[in-house]
Amino acid sequence: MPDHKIIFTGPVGAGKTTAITAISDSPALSTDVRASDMTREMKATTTVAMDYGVMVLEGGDKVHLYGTPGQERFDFMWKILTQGGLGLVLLIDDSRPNPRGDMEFFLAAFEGFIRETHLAIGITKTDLRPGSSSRIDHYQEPLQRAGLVVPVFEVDARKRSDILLLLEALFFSLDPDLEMD
Ligand SMILES: Nc1nc2c(ncn2[C@@H]2O[C@H](COP(=O)(O)OP(=O)(O)O)[C@@H](O)[C@H]2O)c(=O)[nH]1
Ligand SMILES: [Mg+2]
Repeated sequence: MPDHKIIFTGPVGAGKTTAITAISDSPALSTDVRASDMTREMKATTTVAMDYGVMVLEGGDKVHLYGTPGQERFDFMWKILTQGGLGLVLLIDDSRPNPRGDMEFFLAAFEGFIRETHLAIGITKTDLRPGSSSRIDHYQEPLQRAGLVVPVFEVDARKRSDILLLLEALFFSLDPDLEMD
């Protein structure tokens, strides 16, 4: 089987760099630099070009992991990065002001790629919200209205097992026989 390529996307701070680092079997590369614009208030570094990591599956197959830059002014990169990709992992930061709006923005931005491939959505930072009620329905509702059947999980991008679960959901829809360790 040839190498696989998976794309991670989502707004700045959603956990793309963290997730790729958590599951990469070789040291993940990231082009994070000190933010020089409005994202400086949000975090000290931001990804201007992309993240890259690689996972090796049991049979030796490789899964190349690419993270898109989160800022809109780099959206020309998104098209380049998705070429040849098997699927998209969309990370949404639940602690942002309008995370459902963020989700809709990225669904629209990657509409063509999603239509041709597969999608899994991870909702991050739900631990920062007071109370313990599940946020899944809040995100599933607009998806269902749009007629999209998409796996949605609450994940912590820092937890390898959470990100593996998300990838498994994505891969399962691609190839139900695939095994990940
Ligand atoms: N509390 C909390 N922090 C998280 C979670 N996921 C990611 N983070 C943190 O959020 C920050 C931004 O993550 P980063 O990977 O740089 O986001 P990116 O801009 O999408 O690449 C980092 O400090 C992560 O450790 C989560 O589920 N809960
Ligand atoms: Mg990043």
